[in-house]
Amino acid sequence: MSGYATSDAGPDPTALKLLVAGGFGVGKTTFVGAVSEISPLRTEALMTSAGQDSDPLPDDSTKTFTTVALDFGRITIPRPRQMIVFLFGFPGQERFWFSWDELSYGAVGAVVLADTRRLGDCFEAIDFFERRRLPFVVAVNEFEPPERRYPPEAVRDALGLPEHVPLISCDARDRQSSLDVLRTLTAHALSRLTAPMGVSP
Ligand SMILES: Nc1nc2c(ncn2[C@@H]2O[C@H](COP(=O)(O)OP(=O)(O)OP(=O)(O)O)[C@@H](O)[C@H]2O)c(=O)[nH]1
Ligand SMILES: [Mg+2]
Repeated sequence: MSGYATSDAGPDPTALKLLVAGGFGVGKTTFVGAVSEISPLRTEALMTSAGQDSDPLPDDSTKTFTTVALDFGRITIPRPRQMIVFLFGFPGQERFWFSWDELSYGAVGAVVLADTRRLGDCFEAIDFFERRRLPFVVAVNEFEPPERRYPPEAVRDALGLPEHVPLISCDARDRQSSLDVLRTLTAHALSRLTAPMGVSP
């Protein structure tokens, strides 16, 4: 993607497409909304009973809307060379997983958000990116109070995550925290540029 004129008529900025994936209700829409410099495009619909059996939520959840297509946001990184990041958030409910392939087209990396109360919910996303050899990082979205959080090694073990995959924690509601996740992902994806990447639709 190119062709975005800069204000000083300098060279076109580099454009990167990044993905935000993970289980149902883990905070993907919240994450994209926290970092985006434009009003994020959201495709939220009122939750119905259709996903109740396959996608249960924690008992204390107050969530009433779910993403049915995608979230879309944008961030401009001014220095050292202007870069525009397009962020695509996946829908989390199982009945929408069929769309992940199409949404991934042209992406250079992905964030897999995890919730330690339902760690198994992010396996599908991890498998998805491993199979396609797309660089990803796992970010634990800290819903739990500090005294109930797990050490990173325990989370890495439970997920069977290889050492080369960065594992970090974040608060998806917080812009700085979510930007740190994207910085880690960008560095990781660029460091793996020599490896085969990309996803076909
Ligand atoms: N306590 C806490 N709540 C959060 C955090 N991130 C998101 N939430 C809340 O968790 C709920 C789910 O967030 P969403 O962003 O809709 O989750 P999602 O992953 O986009 O959900 P689907 O698209 O339906 O799969 C919302 O009510 C958020 O306000 C967090 O870091 N801490
Ligand atoms: Mg969502």
